[in-house]
Amino acid sequence: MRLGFSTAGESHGPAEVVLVHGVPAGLGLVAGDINRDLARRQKGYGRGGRQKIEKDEVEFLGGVRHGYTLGSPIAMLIRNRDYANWEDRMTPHPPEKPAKKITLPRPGHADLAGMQKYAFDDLRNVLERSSARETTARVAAGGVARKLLEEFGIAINSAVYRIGAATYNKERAAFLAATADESEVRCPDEEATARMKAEINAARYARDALGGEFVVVAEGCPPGLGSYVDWRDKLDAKLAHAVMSINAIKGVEIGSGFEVARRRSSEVQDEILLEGGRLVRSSNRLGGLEGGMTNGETVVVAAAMKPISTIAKALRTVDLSTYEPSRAFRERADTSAVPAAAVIGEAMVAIILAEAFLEKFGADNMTDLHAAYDSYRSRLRKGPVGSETERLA
Ligand code: EPS
Repeated sequence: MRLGFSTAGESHGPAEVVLVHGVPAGLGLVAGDINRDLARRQKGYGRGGRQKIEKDEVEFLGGVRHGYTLGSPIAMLIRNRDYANWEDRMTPHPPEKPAKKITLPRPGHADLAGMQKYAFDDLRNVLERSSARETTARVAAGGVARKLLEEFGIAINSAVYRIGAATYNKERAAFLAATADESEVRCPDEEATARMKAEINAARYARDALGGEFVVVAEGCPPGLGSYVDWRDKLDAKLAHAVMSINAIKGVEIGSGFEVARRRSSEVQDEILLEGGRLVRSSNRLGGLEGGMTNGETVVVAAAMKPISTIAKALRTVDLSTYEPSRAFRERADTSAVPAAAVIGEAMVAIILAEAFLEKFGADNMTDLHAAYDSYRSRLRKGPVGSETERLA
């Protein structure tokens, strides 16, 4: 079965759940592999009170035995500690007394269209699932994909290069992404980190929220993941879909992104050069993707996140129980979650790359997967484009 995953769970319900299918047997996997990324997702200057309550940790319910995957679906559960405070409002059982309905949809959230679509008269039924809490389950799935990719020397990192008006150089952020964990806002520069934190403080003071931009980089991908032969297999399109699906993302760029539209072709393409018998590129403006395939360069995907729509400075709305003008529902929220979104971006990129990797080298166990990968490497080494492959050796 193709690699894929599904999540279930409401933000203040008992747990977040994820089922990952299509993972080969024999991949070493322990809770620590997943918990590391779950903890990274919880960090970030500008988070609200919820992260003080939660301590996300995975429980394996299926698919893993004695530290190795079995090839069967991997079921993982992350408990919501906050459920203890919400049980009366979130119990799956018919409640003893009806919960108060929320009827003041927040502009920018899924609230209004969600109520219209699913015929709800209480927007809690929408916000619980549309909440970014769900992304903890995605990060768990991404942790499995990351572990698989690491076996083949593929490393995924991320960095933040904008929070509100505070910016850092995007290319430099991508280059230094491996060190971004050291920054409270995932920006690999002390001075820019301080400016971003000041920006968050100002927004919090103004009872507002901020978006930003982040970049995800995947180093060590072999050429030829994805394909040009069918629109469904184009890897850049799959990456865009996956990253755009993260809550509050409004734009995705590959490589230099929208900048390519402003430049001449000779300033955009990455020229092919020979260096000591190896095929190398003069630059990586196209973000490691040409014709919907990886080209062996670092894969670079960036995204723009809009500000969180739950803000203390409540915006205008209409009370759906009375049809009177009103102010939007307010709930505890983050001032900025851009650093967390970058970690979620890593997870989504990992899943898409692992899916493409398994599609190319497809095997149901790690031994055969290594054999298929090694055979591809040696074919490239011998073939007409052989010199390219020294990098993969
Ligand atoms: C969120 C609202 C906040 C965030 C939440 C996403 O939750 P609460 O309403 O419980 O304060 O903290 O994010 C998470 C819980 C998380 O783990 O990322 C929202 O409305 O999207």
